Parts: sequence; C-alpha cells; structure tokens
Amino acid sequence: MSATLSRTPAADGYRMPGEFEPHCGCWIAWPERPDNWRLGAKPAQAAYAAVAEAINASDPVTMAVSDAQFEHCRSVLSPSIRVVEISTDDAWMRDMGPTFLVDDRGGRRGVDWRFNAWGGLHGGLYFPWDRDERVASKVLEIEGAERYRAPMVLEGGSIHVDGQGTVMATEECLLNPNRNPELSREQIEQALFEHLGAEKMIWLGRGVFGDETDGHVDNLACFARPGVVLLTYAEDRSDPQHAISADAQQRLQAATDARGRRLEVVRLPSPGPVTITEEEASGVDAAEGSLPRRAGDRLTASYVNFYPGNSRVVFPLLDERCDEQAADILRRCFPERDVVGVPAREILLGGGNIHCITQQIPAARASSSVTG
Ligand code: KQY
Repeated sequence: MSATLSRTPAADGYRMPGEFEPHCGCWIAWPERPDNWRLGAKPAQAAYAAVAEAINASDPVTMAVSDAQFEHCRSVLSPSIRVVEISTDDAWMRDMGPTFLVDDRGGRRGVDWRFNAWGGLHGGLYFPWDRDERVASKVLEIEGAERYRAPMVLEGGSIHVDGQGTVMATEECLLNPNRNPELSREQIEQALFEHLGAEKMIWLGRGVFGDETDGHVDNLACFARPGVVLLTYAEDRSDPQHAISADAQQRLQAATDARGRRLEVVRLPSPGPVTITEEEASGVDAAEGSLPRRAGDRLTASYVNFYPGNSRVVFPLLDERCDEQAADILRRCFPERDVVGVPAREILLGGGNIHCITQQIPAARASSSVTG
C-alpha cells in the first residue's frame, strides 16, 4: 500500500471539485458476483458496458476487472477504454473508489476512506469486503495521485459537494451507527470539511425510500452547479417517497450554501414505483450474508443517479412514462451538454445506478493567479 500524506487535504490547499466541473477520466469496476447480479452477472455486464461506452465518448474510461473476467471484459469494450486488473468484492466504484481532489496549482490527490460495505456487520450488504477496501489506494497508485487515508468510514455516494465549500449528505446515512459510531455529528462535519476542503454542511433527512445503502444522497439530490440542486420528487402523496422529498425540499429551501446563496431546487420526477419481477429475483444466487432479492420488492429508482461528463450527461432510463421528462429537465440544467439515456434496469437490480458505478477524475488546473 502506498504511503499516506500526514496532513489533511484542507490544510494542504486541496478541495473536492463539483462533479459538474471538468474531468480528465472516469473509473468503473466490472460486475461479476452472482449473489448480487442475476444470471451470473451477464445482463449487468452488458449494462455496465453500455454505460462505459456512453461515458467514454466524453470522459476517457478505465475499467477495473478481475483476472477471471479480464479477457472477456477486454473483448467486449472498445479499445479506447483502458482495462486494468484490480480485485474487488463487487462493482461500485463511487463507494469503494477514492475521492479525487485538486488544488489551484494544478495538483491532484485523493482521499481513501475506510469502507465497510455499507454498514459492516450491522446491516452491511456483504462480507467480506477487504478487496473493495483496497481499491481506492490501487486506483490512486495507477493514477499517480498521492493519498490521504481518512480516519472514518464513508462511501462516495453518500456525499455531494458544490466545489465552493458546501457539502450535502443525509442524516440517515452519515449519522447511522453502522458507519462511525464513535463520531458525533459535529466531528463528522469536521472530518468532511478537512478532507473535502469545505466549510458548510447541508443535512438532508432520509434518502430515497428503501435505499439499501441507508439513504445515500446520490439517489436523492445533487448539485447541477453551485446554487442549484436537483431533487427526486414523488408527486403522489400516498407514495412514501413523497414525504421524504418534501422534507428534503424544505431543508434545501431553508438552507444557504458556503457562499451565503439561497438554493434553487429543481425537481426530477420519481420513476415507478419500480419493482423486481419473479423472473429477475429467481436469477440471483442465494448466499449467506448477501441481501436476498424478492419478487415485488421496490427498487431504488432515481434519475438523480446520473453521471455529468464533460460533453454529455449520461442518465439512467428507468420508466418509459417519465424518461423523456427527466431528459428535458437535465437538458435545461446542462444546456451545453448532450443528455444521453442508457437502459439501467440491470444496474438498478443490483442496488444502485450510473452515479454509483462511476468515479470521475477531475481535471487538474493551475489558476492563472498562481501561475502568474
Ligand atoms: O448505490 C450504491 N452506491 C451502492 C449500492 C450497493 C448495492 C450492493 N448490493
């Protein structure tokens, strides 16, 4: 394992940029485990490959894959996608991967958070998770980026930043005793500020109804740019998601960001409810310690779970009754980018979506005042 930096990113002048800022690449990991992905992960692999190709047209993609799947993965993906061998336990690069940071001198480093598979032995989604735990340091090694080892459990999908000092997360996830039971709310905020180069926290309450990650913010809300938040919103008052979205909207409208701005909230439709079919459930292998998949269970479908690439926004197609409406809203939020939908049901069946399986590398840029 590579050496770690001894100070904190904030002390060294590093910050996590907003995801809507320019990228120089994107990492994804190849799905394989049959107790999370139906039919030996073959349909999920096709869906991941489609996402990788869609993003690669905008941001160069690197795919992490096991030795066992290397040749197959290499043969499926375009030659311009880099394929590297890394052992993983599953395929959620957002959560096990590093959080990349930049400074204003053209530097790029990364945070390697502790990972416990979304709750460890108290509600976590599988055991063991030691290969996932080592992924962030390997990615940073390959990217030639120095590493900060954070003293807390955190998944990348549980935070969003505006790149200008504001962090957004849910209480359901970050304050869950299955992540950092020894840390108070204030200590968690402080650790986030030190590792993301931020100074203002916006706490939302619960994440999307039934989210097996304990309510990651990346299914509920994200920054489209500083001052503008996209929020998944269920209009149907009888849907349990309605109260969750309404509460999030209220909190966002009452908040100001790190620069003192009020936030504009843009609603994205809530698809579905989307549920798992008998055929889909029966294709997943049962295994001790893995989350069972049952016919009729509601899936955590959300259009907020998109990837904002440099020239295209890649978003999940989830419900043909509202896919086009979601695309229109995203086009209005990102008028300079193409908005490209990719069929994402197979990723959703595994418990997440396009944002959860990706990890952007921000472009490193020296600001002119530093370079003179
Ligand atoms: O959505 C995510 N960020 C990860 C979901 C993990 C699901 C494992 N079954």
